[in-house]
Order: sequence, then C-alpha cells, then structure tokens
Amino acid sequence: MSRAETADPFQDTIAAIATPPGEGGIGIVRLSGPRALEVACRAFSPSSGADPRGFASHTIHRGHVVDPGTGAVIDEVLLLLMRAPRSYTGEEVVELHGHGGRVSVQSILSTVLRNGARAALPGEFTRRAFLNGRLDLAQAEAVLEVVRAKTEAGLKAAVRQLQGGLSGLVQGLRRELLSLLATLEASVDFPEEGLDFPEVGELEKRIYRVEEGLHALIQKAREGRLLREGAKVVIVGRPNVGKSSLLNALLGRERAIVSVIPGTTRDTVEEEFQVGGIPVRLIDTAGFRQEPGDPLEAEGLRRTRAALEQADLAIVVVDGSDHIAPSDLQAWSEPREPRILVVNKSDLPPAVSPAIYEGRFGVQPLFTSALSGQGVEDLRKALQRLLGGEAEGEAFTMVGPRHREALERAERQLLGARKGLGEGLSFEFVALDVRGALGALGEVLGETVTEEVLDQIFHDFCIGK
Ligand SMILES: Nc1nc2c(ncn2[C@@H]2O[C@H](COP(=O)(O)OP(=O)(O)OP(=O)(O)O)[C@@H](O)[C@H]2O)c(=O)[nH]1
Ligand SMILES: [Mg+2]
Repeated sequence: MSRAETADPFQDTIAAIATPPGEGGIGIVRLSGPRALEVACRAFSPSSGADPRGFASHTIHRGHVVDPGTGAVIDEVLLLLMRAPRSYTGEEVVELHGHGGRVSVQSILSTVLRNGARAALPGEFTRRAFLNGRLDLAQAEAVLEVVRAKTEAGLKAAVRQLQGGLSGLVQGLRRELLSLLATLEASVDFPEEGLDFPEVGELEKRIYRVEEGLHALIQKAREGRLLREGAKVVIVGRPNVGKSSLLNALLGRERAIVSVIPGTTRDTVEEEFQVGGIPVRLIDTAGFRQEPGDPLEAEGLRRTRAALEQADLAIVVVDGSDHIAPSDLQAWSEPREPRILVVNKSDLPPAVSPAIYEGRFGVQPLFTSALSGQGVEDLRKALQRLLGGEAEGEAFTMVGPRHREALERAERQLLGARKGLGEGLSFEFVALDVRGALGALGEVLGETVTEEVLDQIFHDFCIGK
C-alpha cells in the first residue's frame, strides 16, 4: 500500500468477506475504493479474455481468481462491477462471488489484500456510504437494525428507516425551524426595513408545533427500544389465582406447571412470544404472599420483586371466584405503571360483584378464564396497546437512544426559545436557541457529528457490512 493510500483513509480500497462465515452456496468478497477494479483484476483473469478496464458498470464477468505470485488458480468466480457513484458506498465496488467454501473465500480475500486492498473495519462500507452522502446517519444506523431485526414488524420498521422514514420526519421539522430562523434573523438584521414585524404569538405557535412533532417522535423511542430489545411482561398475583394457567393460555401451550396446590410455581418461569410484532419475554412468578412462610417462599418473593423491577409491564391476577384478599391489593401496589388488572376464573360464579373491583383497585379489570380461554384474546390486545404494538396497517418508526437524546435536546432548546419570546427577549437570543435545536436535529441525520460518534455507531456493525 502506498503512503498516499494510508494518509487518506478514503483514498484506499477496502476489502472484506461479505457473506457469513462457514460453508454456503456462494461466498462473496467485496471491495470498495477508487481502485477496486484495478486491485481485483490483479488477481482475476476473465474467461472472455477481455480487458477488465473496459468493463461497463453493473456487469457480471466469469473468470478465475489466480494468485499472481504462483499462478495457482484459487477459485472460479463471478466478478460484479459497480462503478462510482452508482454503488452502495458511492465508490467503485467490485464483488467476487466464489464457491462459498471456508478456505476458498478466505483465500480470495487474502489474495486481494496482498494485492493492494486493505482489510475493512466493522461497518466501513456503510460508513463510506454515509460519508459519500448515499445514506444519512439515521439510514446508516437502520442498516444494522435490518440485519438484527427479531420480528417481521421490527424488520418493517428498520426498512422504513433505511428508506428515510425517520429522516423524512426530522427533515420536515428542520425545514420548519429554518424558515422560522430566517424570519427571526430578518427582523434582527433589517429592523427598520418596514418588514412585517412577526407577531410574537404567531412565532410561539410555530415553535410549539415543532415541539409537538419532536414530542411525538420521542414517544416512539420506547417502541423502538421494545422492538429491538423486546419487552418484559411479568405476571404476579397471590398463589393459585391462575398465573401459570394464564401464561400457558397466552402462549397457547402448556409451558408452566399448573396445579390445585397453592404455591406450585416456586421460581420465575420465562418464555418468549410476540404481540403486535413486539418480541415479549413473558415471566410467570411464584405466588405473591405478604408474609412468606419459609425461606423458599421468601426467595420466590425476592425473585418476583426483581422481575418487577425490570418489567416493562405487569399483569396482576386475582381470582374472581374468591373474595378480594389484602395480598391481592398488595400485589397490585407492587409494580409500577403500566399494569393490567386481570380477574381470572370468570367461568366460575363470581365471589364479588364486578363493580367492586374498580372501587378497590381504582381501575377496570379485564375478565378472563384461563381454563376456557375466554378473555385471553382481549388480554393480548391490551398488552399490544400498552406496549405500543403495531396498530393495524401502521408501521413503527424506529427512534433509537441516540436519536432520542438529540430530539430531547432540540425540544429543550425550543422550549427555551418559546419562553424567551414570552418574556420579550430580543429575537437575537431566541434565534440562538432555534439554532441549537437545528444543530441537534442535524445530529440525527449526521450533518453535524463527531468522529467519536461515528466510531461508536459503526463499531457494532459486522466486518463486510
Ligand atoms: N375454573 C378455573 N380454574 C382455573 C382457571 N385458571 C386456573 N385455574 C385453576 O386454578 C388452579 C391454580 O392454577 P395455577 O395456574 O397453577 O395458578 P398459579 O397462580 O400459577 O398458582 P401458584 O403457582 O401456586 O402461585 C389450577 O387448579 C387451575 O386449573 C380458570 O380460569 N378457571
Ligand atoms: Mg403458578
């Protein structure tokens, strides 16, 4: 590699295996950089005998990868050429499709590395796509979400972000702020020009509208997190109310042991399923007792509380065929919001009138029978609603933690701007806050972003992506 290449990282040509490790139908080595074709062709001999320099963009050529040192044939391959800027990275990209053996694809890679390419860093192809303006930063991040999606809804949201879903929303808000800034600055720069002096009330309204837009996006951050990481839903209640039966009913199979003996479940039982496209970890717990009778029960209670600590949602179950006990109320008071009150065993004659529950617990319960399955679908719908699951026909917007932080900063700046206006502050100062908000939105798209942030983002990518 020449000095010039090392001096400017975007002048060099990078290469990596783009397919997963192991044996496969094909194995792909991808190269990107100004000399991708030249480097590849030091080791590629086309079957047609044509001069590779004349290959047109977006064409495929059969040939062999040959070790230029020894002349040994390494693999029979197809070479794909995408010339700049019509490629993933915006640079010249060459893909060598080999036979997909562990050794053969590795040998193709080492051959191109010995012939002028540098091994790519994690996410470096996508990083180049970002730096060359093929994707904005929110889109580049979406590439990773697409690869990692756990459910179809998660994939749909990631693809939407990749296609510019989040970026479009942020850009809309940005445009509004830019026009606001122009109004403010015009009044600062040419106060005597007889321009229509903007009404403070009107400006406040315009800022408020953007704040609302930001707020709606920030609300989506929880959805995004749940989609990525999954939601923890914990089932609690006193012994024998039917917690394990409900878990089984929700899963549609006999996962947890159910018995007439109170205290059947001693430990937490966890199982994965999904509601509305959100991956859910459903956790059944040991029966809730106010005063544990033995050390085993005490340990069960400790585990129940630990599970509640990390819960995104709690289902509190009471037995509808039995009177309301103090431990029912205690079980209801333990988890934070959001929580759902479920009155189970509704197939049996009720011990109390249904209206009593609202008075004692402060919320309307959901009536279920884990035995007959009645009400279980309603419970699933309630879970979906509270977790922000996919409404019919509507896809998620993926707002990640990095976006959220920047959006919240923008929101704070705008609140400051609006307060400033209300207090009669000079437009110059108000404009400063609006500028701050614009900067924060620019970070979401990657218009203003530091090397460290980029390193952090692309660090999580795999090599070859
Ligand atoms: N009739 C009726 N019986 C139910 C219902 N749900 C559960 N049961 C019965 O209630 C008993 C206790 O059910 P479990 O699911 O083990 O209750 P649990 O809350 O997990 O109990 P512990 O693990 O001991 O805390 C079993 O005999 C179940 O068959 C229901 O909806 N209707
Ligand atoms: Mg149980």
